[in-house]
Amino acid sequence: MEQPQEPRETAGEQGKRPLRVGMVGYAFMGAAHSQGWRTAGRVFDLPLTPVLAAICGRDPDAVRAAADRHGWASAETDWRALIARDDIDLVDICTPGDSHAEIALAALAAGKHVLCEKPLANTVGEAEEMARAAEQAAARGQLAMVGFNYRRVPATSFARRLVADGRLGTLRHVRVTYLQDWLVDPQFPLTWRLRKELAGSGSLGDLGAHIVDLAQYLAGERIAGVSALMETFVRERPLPGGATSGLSAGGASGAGATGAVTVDDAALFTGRFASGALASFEATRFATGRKNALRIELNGERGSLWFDLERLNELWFHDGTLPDSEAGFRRILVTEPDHPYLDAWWPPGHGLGYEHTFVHQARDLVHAIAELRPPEPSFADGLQVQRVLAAVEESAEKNAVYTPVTD
Ligand code: SOE
Repeated sequence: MEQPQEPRETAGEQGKRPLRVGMVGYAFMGAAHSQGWRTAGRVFDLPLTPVLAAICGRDPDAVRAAADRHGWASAETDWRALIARDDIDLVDICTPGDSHAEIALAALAAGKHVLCEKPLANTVGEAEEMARAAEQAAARGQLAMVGFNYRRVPATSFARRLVADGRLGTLRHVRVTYLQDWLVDPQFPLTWRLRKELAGSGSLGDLGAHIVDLAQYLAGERIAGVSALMETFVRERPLPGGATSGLSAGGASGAGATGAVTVDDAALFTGRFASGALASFEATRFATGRKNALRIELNGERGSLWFDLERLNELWFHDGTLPDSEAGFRRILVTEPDHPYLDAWWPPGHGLGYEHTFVHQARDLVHAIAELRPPEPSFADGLQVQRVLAAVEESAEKNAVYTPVTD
């Protein structure tokens, strides 16, 4: 492949040691992560300067176009060549789940830091191997993070602070749904997210992973066991015609050929936290009219919190310690400088968006690397989520029999 050009320095970043990023993948998550790496050093005062050194993808023309579009200094078509480069410090994995383990293990073995998109892997076995490798790499000063970006919405990060400060008291319930509708049309083609050998699972691994991680993060504790139902509503779909990414399709092949959907379209499960608190989860791509509707509510003895990703600058808080005449859910507009991340952005009232969670993700990983501190969520956190997902699948196979989450 072409010789890498000198990575492009961006204004105000001269002088700090660079953190040279090599990203594998350039579709939806590739674009979102590019935005994160491009912006983090311009908004936050970082100890290292992220540099978009190389982007990798199999299609030479497409990856070259992605490099130009997203500001990467060079393009590669073989991730092994990217990992072998000594001008790459961190490998960012934005590929379908079937390649997460192979790329992450090779990158850690090659002395790189790693950011891996969620879910960590397609199986518990792969996730266990990745978590072990990350633990060994940490002893060498290499750090690894899994990309559960919804922890990095200022409102969810602030919610975590309120729960940790005891403002809800003893937790009794977590109720969380993640609703999309991009598969409602049975003519939507068989993209990679609908094939188990590539995606590992369907709504469960894609959406369910997010809400399991977010529920555990906000609750500050792990799920001990689950009871689950899963369903595949549309079992045959047209084969794709053109290039597709996760949610977008290049249209059906038109030749009438179809293929089997081998993953779940929807997963509904209940969970019991280690403390005894109860949780309910729903992950589906068939919630007609819901586009990216992640909603979570926590109920404790002293209060409740409610968050809606479609109104992500708001957090609703019910302070149960107030007299009933004054109580009730009130809206906190999470745009104050002492709210998480917000001192670097705009004046109060000027909200952020989905893309900023990836800027915060890059910021936090850069700080962890500079301070040699294990980033959160770690690969061990990603493994634990994988174990919950595996228990969900096992329970669903037994028609919702309660299934413990095993270490
Ligand atoms: C598709 O469901 C998807 O792109 C997820 O894969 C992302 O993690 C989520 O942030 C948006 O929806």
